[in-house]
Amino acid sequence: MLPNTLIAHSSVSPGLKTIAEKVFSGKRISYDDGIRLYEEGTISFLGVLANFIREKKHGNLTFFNRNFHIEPTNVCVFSCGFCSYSRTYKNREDGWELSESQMIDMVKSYDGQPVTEVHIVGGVHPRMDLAFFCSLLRKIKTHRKALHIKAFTAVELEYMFRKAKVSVREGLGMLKESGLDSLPGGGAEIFDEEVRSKICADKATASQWLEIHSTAHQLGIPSNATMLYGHTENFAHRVDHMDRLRKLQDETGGFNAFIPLKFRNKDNDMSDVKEVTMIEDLRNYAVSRIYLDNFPHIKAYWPMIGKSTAGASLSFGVDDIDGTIDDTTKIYAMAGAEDQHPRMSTAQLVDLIRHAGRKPAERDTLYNTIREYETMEEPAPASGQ
Ligand code: V47
Ligand code: SF4
Repeated sequence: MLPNTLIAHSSVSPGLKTIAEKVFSGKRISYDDGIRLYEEGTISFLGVLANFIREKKHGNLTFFNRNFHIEPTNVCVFSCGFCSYSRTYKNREDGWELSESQMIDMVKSYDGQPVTEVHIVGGVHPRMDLAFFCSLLRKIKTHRKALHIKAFTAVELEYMFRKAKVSVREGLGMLKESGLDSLPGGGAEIFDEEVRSKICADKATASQWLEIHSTAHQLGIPSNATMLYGHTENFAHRVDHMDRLRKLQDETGGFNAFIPLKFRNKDNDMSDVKEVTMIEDLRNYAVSRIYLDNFPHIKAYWPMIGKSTAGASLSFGVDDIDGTIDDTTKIYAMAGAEDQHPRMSTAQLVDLIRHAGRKPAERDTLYNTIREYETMEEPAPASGQ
């Protein structure tokens, strides 16, 4: 049965049917529609709509890439309530600070392996400044020119540029010249000023985050966007967050992927806040896919959400499950994600995607397809290949 016939025969409210008609005829939904979807949409209703859009954009393909993370430090001048990872500058006994040569050694340890991207993100350390990172990027590119460098959240950048007394445009220009290829989507959290003042009062504001991404896009640096959900925000805050991103994307077209990040509550100042259910995770992926009609990709970040939910999300609007992260990120393990050593070989990623009935496609950071895996029978390549 076609999705619109399916909805026509279901017992959903007239308001939801109108939204379904918009979606099936390729029209944009409004802010109020977004709220209604969160408030009234059942998981099955949202799944049908989100899957329709997902398959219209990408058919059966699900993208992944081969990347590794460098987290230069977990020492941070800020104090976000949800963060389990950071250590303050004064209290940094169990913090880490990698030197430039340690980070270059990490890059070298992937020599000969077909990774296409390094993702660099960490705490905001007062002594790791713009000059330090320009030098690091240059050395990475000198060693491996083709490795795509996706680095620094807008929060790290805002602090780096302020300390160096350069404008956003100048700072991004310097980093681009040193080898920066794209920006990750972190630091966005929830844009609403009131929620932000409660969960991450002292770091880059929503308008600073948006300005940095807007300027990056103008300079030809693409980026991603995240949303930290499932803590103290309400549905209106989530729709407002996506609305600000949708507007910026209309102007610049520079975003590749939207990545909803589920709040995890272990060992942080918000441990009393209960985590949301897997049903809410899937509903949230679906509303994101429906609302952000101008975002090419919706990503489920499996080290945070877990492998099972990541697999299920592929029927709820998600078309990308990030990369083969070789146990190189600590952010989620420290915040209570089930998988304390998030490692998946290419073969396991391919299996996960196939098991969900989708066709795996390895991509580079900019979503150029490197290889599609044609049939279920085709043997997946061995780990690390
Ligand atoms: O901004 C921190 C989040 C983000 C917690 O662009 C938490 O491809 C949940 O942005 N529970 C950093 N989330 C990571 C990030 C990212 C990850 C994967 C891919 C990409 C990409 C970007 O991690 C932070 C914050 O929102 N975070 N603590 C926590 N307790
Ligand atoms: Fe620092 Fe980022 Fe943690 Fe906030 S989320 S305390 S900015 S490392």
